[in-house]
Amino acid sequence: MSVHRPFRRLLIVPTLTSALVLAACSSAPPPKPFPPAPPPPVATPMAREAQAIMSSASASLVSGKLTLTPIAGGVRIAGTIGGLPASGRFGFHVHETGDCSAVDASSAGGHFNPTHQLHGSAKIGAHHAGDMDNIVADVEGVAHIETQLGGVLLGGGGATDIVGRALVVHADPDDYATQPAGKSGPRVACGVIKVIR
Ligand SMILES: [Cu+2]
Repeated sequence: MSVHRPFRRLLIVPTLTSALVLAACSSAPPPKPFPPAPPPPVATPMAREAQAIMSSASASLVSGKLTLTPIAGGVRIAGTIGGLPASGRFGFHVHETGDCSAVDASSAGGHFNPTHQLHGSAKIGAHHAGDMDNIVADVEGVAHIETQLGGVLLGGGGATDIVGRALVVHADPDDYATQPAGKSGPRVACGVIKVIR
């Protein structure tokens, strides 16, 4: 009797396995291979403060420093730009590429425009996300900037994140109408928006 027991066990095991395989096959169609996963979004932390050191471009004498902080619905940009022609008005935008290395700052690319709008006034109708009001220099050629840019974020890595992009000051005022950049002339200062905390 005892001789037969091992054979019984050997027979039971394959029988159970076959039953499970058959049950799995009959209850559902064969599983389809998963589609390739989309690349994960490159999320970055939200910044509490960022800075743009504005260096001269196009052989200007314009430079300065701007501080960026998140506010409800946008980003506050404040600071001082000096070396401007006295009492002038000058185009001022966020540009899409955080690269100010070209002598004319053309490396900063066009206006930051993630929503594919026409250029315009930040206050009226359609405009680029990076469009802002002209900055105004005092009699000593210094612009004291205190502005709010709506509809953008400081950090996060999303489409409207302005970290790693560039702030640009132009030689002429932005007319808020001419495409694609408001006829604001050469780029006289450029600074990359960098998180400091
Ligand atoms: Cu610009």
